[in-house]
Amino acid sequence: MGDVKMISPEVPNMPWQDRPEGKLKGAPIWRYKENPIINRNPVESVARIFNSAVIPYEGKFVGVFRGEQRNGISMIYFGRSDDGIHWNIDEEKIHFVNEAGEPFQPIYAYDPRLVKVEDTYYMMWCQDFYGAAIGLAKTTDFKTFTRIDNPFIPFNRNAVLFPRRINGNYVMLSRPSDSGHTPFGDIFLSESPDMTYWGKHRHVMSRSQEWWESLKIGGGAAPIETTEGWLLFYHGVSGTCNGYVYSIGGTILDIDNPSVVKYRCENFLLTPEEWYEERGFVPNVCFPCATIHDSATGRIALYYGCADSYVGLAFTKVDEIVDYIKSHSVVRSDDTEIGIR
Ligand code: BMA
Repeated sequence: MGDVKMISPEVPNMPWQDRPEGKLKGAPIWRYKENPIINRNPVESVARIFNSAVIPYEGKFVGVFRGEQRNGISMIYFGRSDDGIHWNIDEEKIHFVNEAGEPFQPIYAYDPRLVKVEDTYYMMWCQDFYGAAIGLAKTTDFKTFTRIDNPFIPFNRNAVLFPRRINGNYVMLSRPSDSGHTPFGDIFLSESPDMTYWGKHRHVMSRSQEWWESLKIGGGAAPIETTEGWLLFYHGVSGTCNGYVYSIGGTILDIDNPSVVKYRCENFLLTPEEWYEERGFVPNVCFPCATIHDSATGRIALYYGCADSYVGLAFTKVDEIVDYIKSHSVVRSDDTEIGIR
């Protein structure tokens, strides 16, 4: 392993496949050969699972999955896996309760992220709140999922929590949006002392002049703490004459001031190329939502939604990806400022 280290637990049983020989020379991320790992019609009530988040739990893995029901409405489903690759998804969607223990179900719920902070697992997703907004829940046992107040007013999506408090506060990335397909969008962050009251809003980074992310960007997987800063995989979108194309980008944020971008890769890290990324309900979508990573080996497994139809898995190593981002880094003035105006 090289010089860059992840500051996170060891996960020796995480899924892994070595970089394929002879192919993808110089590419910083390589796909799992048996992709997609979740195919269509995974359970009786669900037509497609994609844009989903997973996390190590009790020596194995659990996940929250965006399941498009047969009526076309997305809800979040819980699943378990021994190896992080083969998943058993519950037939029934997650039923949330409010803080009084009463049922409290969103009208729809999609694009979940799952982040552990201290002893609690937090889920954030997009849902209706008189418009597209961010929903939030917590659990400690993956049996009871307690909805807590929506952190922000509409319109907003792509919420991603940092895995630890920074300067004493919880920190969440989000991407203000509209209620439709949002032809714009930059990443912001907000802080909270208690996961209820959010403020100290900062701009983190803008869509860029690079064509693959020139329309909008949005947070992806929970940032990974490294000795170089917070490693963030995010999505970048370009608008073509045949619709949006979603690629995966990489950036490194300052460890104490994560509204400051230290390095930002001008190249995409992964873009739709395989049949399951190019062909599906919405073609040309690679949408990262989670990583599983092992600090002992530097290995990172990246989970991403494919064409709004499948879940894909890809791999990289922390030193290689950080090196790639640094050696292809272009940061602009509004990426490097503290982000207050
Ligand atoms: C975005 C989100 C994602 C989806 C993408 C492509 O606006 O809704 O869930 O993957 O569009 O359809």
